[in-house]
Amino acid sequence: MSEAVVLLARDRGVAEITLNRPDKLNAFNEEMHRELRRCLDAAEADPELRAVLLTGAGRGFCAGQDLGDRTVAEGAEPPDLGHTLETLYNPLIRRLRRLEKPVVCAVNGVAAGAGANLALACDIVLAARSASFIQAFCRIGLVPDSGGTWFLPRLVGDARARGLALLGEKLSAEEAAAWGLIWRAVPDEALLDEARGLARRLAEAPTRGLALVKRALDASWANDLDAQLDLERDLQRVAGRTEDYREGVRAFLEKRPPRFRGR
Ligand code: LHQ
Repeated sequence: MSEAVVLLARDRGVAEITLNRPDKLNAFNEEMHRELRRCLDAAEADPELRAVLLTGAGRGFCAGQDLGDRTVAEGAEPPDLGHTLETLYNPLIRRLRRLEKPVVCAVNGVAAGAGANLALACDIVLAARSASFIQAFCRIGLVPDSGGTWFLPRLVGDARARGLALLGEKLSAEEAAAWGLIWRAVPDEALLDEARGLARRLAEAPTRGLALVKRALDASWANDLDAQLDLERDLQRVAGRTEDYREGVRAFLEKRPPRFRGR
């Protein structure tokens, strides 16, 4: 039997998901979308899994859409790429943003096209120093998708977003970190250990509180200060009723480390 195109491993509260089509630099075909959905279902449903780590097998992280799957034969009707986005990529990006658990991305190699924006949709992005990010879409006549035109200007500002999206040049991991596109670039050999350490730390954190933080930060882009203050009030009300908040305060007063349960 051939190996699954997406692998799921469970380790101390972390769902480690590995894109696994290394000979295609983990480019997406429909099977990979399906398998990734299945892994995210499992991570979402299991209360013992309190953080997700996403990475790629081999020398690439993800080269975006498998272009071999979307060729246009001479004289044939062009494919409806909008349908591909509507049914496969958009639900994936929405799901990662709305997932009520933190998602760490370990970008182990090149992240191109939808693969780059998949990484940007994660909560904390670490990249190996040898990794790179390419908004490859313009090289083949397409528009950055999977949230690219939303993430890029917000993360790096309009001038750099335009440069990246219109030129399609490779951005090194270190530049990406210096520009604020990602959290940190780390030595190649340290990437997985660092990412796993971070994911484990997040898996021991107050999961519900972190989910509310994600929600507040996402909402902030569309809100003015008044609306955001109202939202913070509402979310804090919810956070203040969690068991983890109670434990956090108790542990602080008792001068001991907290034991959060994610509830
Ligand atoms: C690939 C791919 C690939 C197939 C490497 N497909 N085989 C959404 C909705 C619907 C349709 C359209 O698109 C989208 C969103 C998108 O993601 S559009 C953007 C799609 N991605 C790209 O345009 C990137 C294409 N890849 C590249 O430009 C290069 O491969 C990069 C710069 C990522 C890496 O370059 P190298 O390190 O030189 O590796 P390579 O090019 O030699 O690739 C290694 C193998 O992987 C090679 O196969 P082979 O059999 O010759 O060894 C490539 O053909 C294959 N591969 N990306 N997207």
